[in-house]
Amino acid sequence: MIKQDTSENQVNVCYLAIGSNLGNKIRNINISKNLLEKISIKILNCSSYYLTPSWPNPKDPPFNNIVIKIKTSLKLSSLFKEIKKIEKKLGRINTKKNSPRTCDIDIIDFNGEIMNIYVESQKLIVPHPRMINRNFVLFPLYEIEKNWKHPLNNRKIIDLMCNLSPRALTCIKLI
Ligand code: PH2
Ligand code: MG
Ligand code: MG
Repeated sequence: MIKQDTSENQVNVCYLAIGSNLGNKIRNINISKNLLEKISIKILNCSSYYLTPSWPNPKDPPFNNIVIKIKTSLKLSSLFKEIKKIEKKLGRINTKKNSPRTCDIDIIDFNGEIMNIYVESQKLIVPHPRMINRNFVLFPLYEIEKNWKHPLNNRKIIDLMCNLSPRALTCIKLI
């Protein structure tokens, strides 16, 4: 069932994917983690750093990517707004789609819920609709949550990874 935004003050467990392909990438990711911890977010688990070719244009600088598991009392729309503020603080300028960025934080899964909402006229869908095709989300998520299942169809993360292209399976590197 598609849910409306949850109420504030319940505890939500969610997974965020953080990526950077501009400037000091590891530093950018670490700063964004620190900024997340300054608002009502507790980081429960954090993957290793992965190095991945930029998608869809491998000629752009490669990304460093991680996935974190968090606990927060923020509802989905509030979490999204806070994340946008952190991306701005890290100097992210919204230029062309998929252009290099200092920091990108995507909500991958929010409480295992299926939601489709508008926040400040931006469409926000959870689970993240493109995560199933992204090695840079699936690998780090698998590292920290082997039993994770896709909320829409209950598919196990290992099965989603098996569906990646041979290239996507081999081009991702642990840092
Ligand atoms: N994020 C994008 C576009 N392309 N490619 C990689 N490897 N990693 C990312 O995090 C990424 C991307 C848009 O946010
Ligand atoms: Mg992204
Ligand atoms: Mg994003």
